[in-house]
Amino acid sequence: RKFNVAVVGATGAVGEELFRVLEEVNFPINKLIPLASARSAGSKIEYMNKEVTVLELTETVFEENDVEIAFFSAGGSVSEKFAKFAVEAGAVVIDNTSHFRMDPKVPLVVPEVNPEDIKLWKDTGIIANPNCSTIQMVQSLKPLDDLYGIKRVDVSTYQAVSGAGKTGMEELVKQMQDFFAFRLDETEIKAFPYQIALNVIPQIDVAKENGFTKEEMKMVNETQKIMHKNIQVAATCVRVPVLRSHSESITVTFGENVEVNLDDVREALNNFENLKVIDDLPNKKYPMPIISTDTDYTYVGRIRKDVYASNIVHYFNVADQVRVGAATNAVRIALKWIDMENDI
Ligand code: A2P
Ligand code: 11C
Repeated sequence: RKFNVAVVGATGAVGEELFRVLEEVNFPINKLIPLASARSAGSKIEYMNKEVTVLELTETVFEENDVEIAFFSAGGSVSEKFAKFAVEAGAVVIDNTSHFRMDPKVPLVVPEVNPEDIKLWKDTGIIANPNCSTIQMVQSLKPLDDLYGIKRVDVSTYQAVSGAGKTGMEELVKQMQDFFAFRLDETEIKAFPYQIALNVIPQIDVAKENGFTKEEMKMVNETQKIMHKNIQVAATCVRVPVLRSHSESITVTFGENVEVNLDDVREALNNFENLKVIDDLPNKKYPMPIISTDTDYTYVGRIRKDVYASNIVHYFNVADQVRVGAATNAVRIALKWIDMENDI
């Protein structure tokens, strides 16, 4: 069976990547309905070598087009306002924004980690896609939790400008051009709190009262919801001048009596779906954004035991934020939803 599929935010960084991923997996599409604001209605996107016209997102567009699966990636306020119209039209909404994630009735899913939660979609019609930095981290936490049981995670991120969408990517490129034209001091600063070219910024999203940022607290709350476990998480989220792919330096603490065996850790990570271990420091082999970009894998490396405590392991984790952290995870959710609900 084939489905009528809408993509809200069709002209954005994640929307464009969604079309690529849908094409690559040969998603069972009957009709594709790209949606964006009135600004881009009438423009064309290319899908399977055919041009498809972008329509304006309206309250009635889902019903008019008999939409059955609706991907949303046009920001939280757009999901807040329009997801209900897709649900009322009978569609399952797969939402990339943070808007519904912590709603107890809405499943928050990384298909390799908690696929069974997809079944809860019927309560609201919505399945939430986690934050990109959470997705790639929990993909590596799950096999380690199964192996030894995780108590605590300390993570620092190195997040690419793609997390801020097309405007973020364009701003880094423009600032680099301004640097080479000797006019970086008068460059435009819009997507981030400061100049991002040749800089790192230890703030992503707004400040919360507890001294962490909203992005950091997403990593805490979403990890606990996805893993169904009160793992302690402390995150420091940092924007770096990388175009695509977020990196994370992760420290995992297991129960006090655990004696970490690195061979077992590597094997557990390597055997986990969609994870790849690149871990050969003497030969300069480890994950980096230039390796993960444009791929659907989450890469881990630099795996090492703590110098002092036998129940602590450290590693580095890298994945393409636009794909693994957004578009690919959404498509994987949709494919699992089809398997579970439609038995084809
Ligand atoms: P548009 O191009 O018409 O503004 P990104 O995350 O790369 O910045 O992309 C954001 C996406 O969300 C774009 O496709 C954008 O469409 C879409 N979008 C933003 N605001 C709205 C809105 N109010 N209604 C519909 N689509 C929106
Ligand atoms: C970033 N993680 O890198 C953010 C973007 O909750 O979906 C994604 C925000 C979200 O800027």
